[in-house]
Amino acid sequence: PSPIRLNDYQPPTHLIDQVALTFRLDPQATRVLSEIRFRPNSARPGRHDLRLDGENLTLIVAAVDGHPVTATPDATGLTLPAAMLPDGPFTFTAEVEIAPAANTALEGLYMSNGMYCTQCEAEGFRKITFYPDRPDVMAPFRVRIESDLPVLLSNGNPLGQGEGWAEWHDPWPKPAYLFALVAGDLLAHSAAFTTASGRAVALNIWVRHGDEGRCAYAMDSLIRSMRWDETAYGREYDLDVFNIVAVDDFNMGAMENKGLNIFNSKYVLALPETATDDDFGRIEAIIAHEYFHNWTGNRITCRDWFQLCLKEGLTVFRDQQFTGDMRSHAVKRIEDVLTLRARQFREDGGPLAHPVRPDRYVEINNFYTATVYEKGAEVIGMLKRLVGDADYARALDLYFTRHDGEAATIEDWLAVFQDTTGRDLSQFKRWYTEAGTPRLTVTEDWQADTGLFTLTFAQHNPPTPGQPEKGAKVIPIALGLLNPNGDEVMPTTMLAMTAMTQSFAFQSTADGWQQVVAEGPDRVPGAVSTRPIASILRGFSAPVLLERDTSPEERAFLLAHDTDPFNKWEAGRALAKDVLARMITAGATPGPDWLDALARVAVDDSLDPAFRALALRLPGEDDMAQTLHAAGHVPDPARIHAARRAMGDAVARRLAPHLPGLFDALAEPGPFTPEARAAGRRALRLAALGYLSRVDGGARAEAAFRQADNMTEEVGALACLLDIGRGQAELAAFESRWGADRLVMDKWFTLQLLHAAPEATAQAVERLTAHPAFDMKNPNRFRAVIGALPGNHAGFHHASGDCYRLLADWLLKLDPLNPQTAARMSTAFDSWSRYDADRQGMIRDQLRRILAVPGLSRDLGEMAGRMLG
Ligand code: HT7
Ligand code: ZN
Repeated sequence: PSPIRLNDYQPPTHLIDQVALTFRLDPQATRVLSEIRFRPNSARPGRHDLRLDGENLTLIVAAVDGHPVTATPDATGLTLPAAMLPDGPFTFTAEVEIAPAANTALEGLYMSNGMYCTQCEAEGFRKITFYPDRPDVMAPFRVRIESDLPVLLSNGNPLGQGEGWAEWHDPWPKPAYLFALVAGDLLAHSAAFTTASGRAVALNIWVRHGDEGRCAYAMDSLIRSMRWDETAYGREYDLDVFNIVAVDDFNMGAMENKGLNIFNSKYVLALPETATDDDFGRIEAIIAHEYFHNWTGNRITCRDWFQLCLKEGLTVFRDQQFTGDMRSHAVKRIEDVLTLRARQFREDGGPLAHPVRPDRYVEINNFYTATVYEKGAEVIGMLKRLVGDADYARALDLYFTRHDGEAATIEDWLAVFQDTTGRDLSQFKRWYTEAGTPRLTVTEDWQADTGLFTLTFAQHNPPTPGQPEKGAKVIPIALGLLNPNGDEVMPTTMLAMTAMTQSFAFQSTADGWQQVVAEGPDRVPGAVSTRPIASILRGFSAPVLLERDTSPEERAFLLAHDTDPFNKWEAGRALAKDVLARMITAGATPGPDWLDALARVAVDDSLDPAFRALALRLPGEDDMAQTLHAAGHVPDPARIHAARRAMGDAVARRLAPHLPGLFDALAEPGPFTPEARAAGRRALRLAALGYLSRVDGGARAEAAFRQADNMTEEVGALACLLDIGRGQAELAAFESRWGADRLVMDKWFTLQLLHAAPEATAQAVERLTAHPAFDMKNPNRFRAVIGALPGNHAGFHHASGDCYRLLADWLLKLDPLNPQTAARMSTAFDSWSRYDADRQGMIRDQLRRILAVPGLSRDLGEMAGRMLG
C-alpha cells in the first residue's frame, strides 16, 4: 500500500454539527443507527463528494435528508457523490450491522469477557459506522445504548436510563477517535471530586465483579491528577462524571475517550498482595496521563495523525512532571532516561527511525512509538529549558485559550511559544522534523595562566532512513562547575548550542565562576583559580549521546560530589559501562576503584534508597550491545551475558559484608504502603537481596519468598532465585497460589522467560506457549511471553537462531487475529544490523519469511518492510 503523506493534507470537505447514535447490542449482530448533521466546509470552496470511512460494515440502509441512498460501499468506505448532496447542511442517516464477538483485533466495538467495549484511536470508529474518521472533524455526540446488560456507558454526561437502555450526551465537540461505549455487568468504585471552581464531579471506576476491592489506588491517583492539573496548569475537569472502565483484553495501556477512559485492567487493579511497586507507579502515571489528555488531546486535539506528538509528547511530559512532583524528580528523571535510551535511542538508531512528527505512514498504529511519545516529551522539556519556567507557563496559557476546541498542529504549538517569547523557533523545529539521536562531543581547554576554562561542543546528526543530511539543532546544555574539593562553584547554567561547533568559556570571578564572552574583563586580578570539573548535560537536558573523554577518576569524582542527582548517577553508570565494556571486549576484571565507589553509594544513608537501588542496577545486556555497536564493535550476546554475570558476582563479593545489614535495616515496619519512600526502600532491599543470593546460595531469598506479604517482595525474591538457577519449587508454589489471577500469572510467565538460560530460552517459549493458561488472543498474556522474549537478550539472540524463528512463527499466528499487537512485537527485530553476519542473515530471513506471507496485515507488512530497509 502507498503511504499517506503529511504534504497531501486537505481540510475536510464537510464538517459535522451533531451526531446521534443508537446501538442495539448483540454479540453477532449489533445494529448501529447514525444520524449525522453535515454542512459543507467553507475551507474547501465548491461542491464536493462526501467520503465516509467504513470497514467491515454491513450496510442495511442509508439516506440523505430522508431520501434513500443507493451508493454501494467499497472496502474502505462509502462515497456520496456531490450531485446527491444538498448545497447547504443536510442529515445523513444510516443503519449498519457489525459483529463485536468476532472482533479479535480489538479495534472498533469488541467483546472482552462478556463485556462490550470500544477502541477507536486511531481509526477504529470506521469499524463501527460510516463516518469521516479523521481528527479534524469534531462534533458533539448523543448516544443511546440498548442492551439487557446492567451498565451502559458512553462519553459525556448521562441523559437518562431505563430498563434495557441508557442515553448519554457529550457537549464537547470531539473527533470520532475519542468516542467510547461500554456495556457489561460491572461494579463501580466511586468517589466525588469538587473542582477548583466548585463543580461537583462523580468519579467511577467500573470493574468486573470481584475486582471492586482493587481500585482504591487508581481512584486516589485520579483525584491527585485532577487536583494537580488545576494547580500546575490551571486546567479543570469539564463534565459532571468521569468514568474509567477496566478491560482485560486491550491492545495498549489505556485510552483517553472523553469522560469515559478505558483501561487495560493491568493499569487499574492493584492490591499490595497482587501488584508490585512498579505496577503501582505505572497505575499512577497512566491514570494521570489519560486524565491529562482531557485538555492536551481532547479539548485541543490533533489536526491529523502526523501531529500525534502534539498530544502524546505534551501529555507524557505532563505525566512525567506529575510523577516527579508526587515522588522524586531525580529518581523519575533517571528512570525516564533509562527508558528513553533503551527504547527511543534504539529506535532512532535503527531502520525504524522516524521524526517526532513523521511525514508519511502506511499504518498509523505503527507510529505510537517511543519517538512520538518519549522523544516528543523530551522536545517539550528542551523547549521549557530554553524559554524558562515563566515563559513556558505563559505559552501554555496561550495555547489553551487560543486553540481550545480546535484540532491543532505542531506549527500552532510553536507559534504559541514564538508569540509568547519573541524567539524564532524555526531552528528548534528540526527536533520535530528530523530523526536520529545527535551525537554531542565535548573537548575541554584549561589555560592556567589566564584562568580561562573553555568547553567546545560539536554536534553530529547521523543519517536516518530518508534523511541523509541534517542541519544543526538547538541543544540546551545544562552545565555546572565543581572545584577539586567537590564544592559547586558555578550552579546549573543553561547553554544554548545552535551551531555545529560552538565554544563556551568560563572564568572565576569575585562572584564565583561565570560564563564569559571573551577572556579577561570579568576576572578579578589575583583571584585564585584552579581547573574546575565540569558536570555536563545535567538532568539530561537534551536527548543526545554525549561523548566525553573522561578519566575514571573524574567520573568517580562526579559520582561522589556532583550536586546534580542525574549526573551523579550518570557518572556511576558510565563507570560501570566502561568496566563492563572492558570485561566483554578484553576479558578484564572489575577493579577495586569502581567496586569501592559502588560500595560507598550502597551504604551512604544520606542518599535516597531509590537512588541507591538505581545506582546498584547493572547496565542491561541490550544496552551494552547498543553501546558496543555505537563504539564500532560487533556485540556478542553470549559474551555480554557472561561478562555481566561475572560483574554481578564481583559486586556481590565486594558488597558481601554490608548486604545482610542493608537487607535487614530496610525491612518496612507496619503494613504495606505504595508510596514512593517505602517503595524506594523495598527497591534497595531487593537489590541487596539479589547480590546476597549470589553469595549465600539463595537462602535469604527463599525465606523472603516464604515470608513476603506483598507482591513486590514475593516476585522480587523469586527473581533473585531464578537468577541464580534456583526457584523451581517457588515457581510451582506461585502458580498454585495465583493460578486464577490473570494479572499475577502474567508475571509468572514473564519471569520464566526473562530468567531462562540462553540455551534454554527457546524451550521456555515452547513450554510456556503450550501451557493451558497461555491465550494468544489476550494481548497481556501474549506480551507476557512473546513480548518478554527480547528482554532475555542472550536467549533471544542465541546463536541457534531458534528464538528468531519462534518469534516470527508467533507473529504470523497472531497477525490474522490482532495485527496491531503483532506489528508492535515485531520491533524486537529492529536491532539486527548490530550483530554478526550470521545473526543478521537469520533475522533478515525471518523478516523476509514474514513479508512473503499472503494476506499479511498492512501493520506487520509495513514494519517488516521498514526493518528490511
Ligand atoms: N491515546 C492512546 C493511544 C492509542 C491506543 C490505546 C489503546 C489501544 C489502542 C490505541 N491506539 C492508540 C493512549 C495514550 O497515549 O494515552
Ligand atoms: Zn497518550
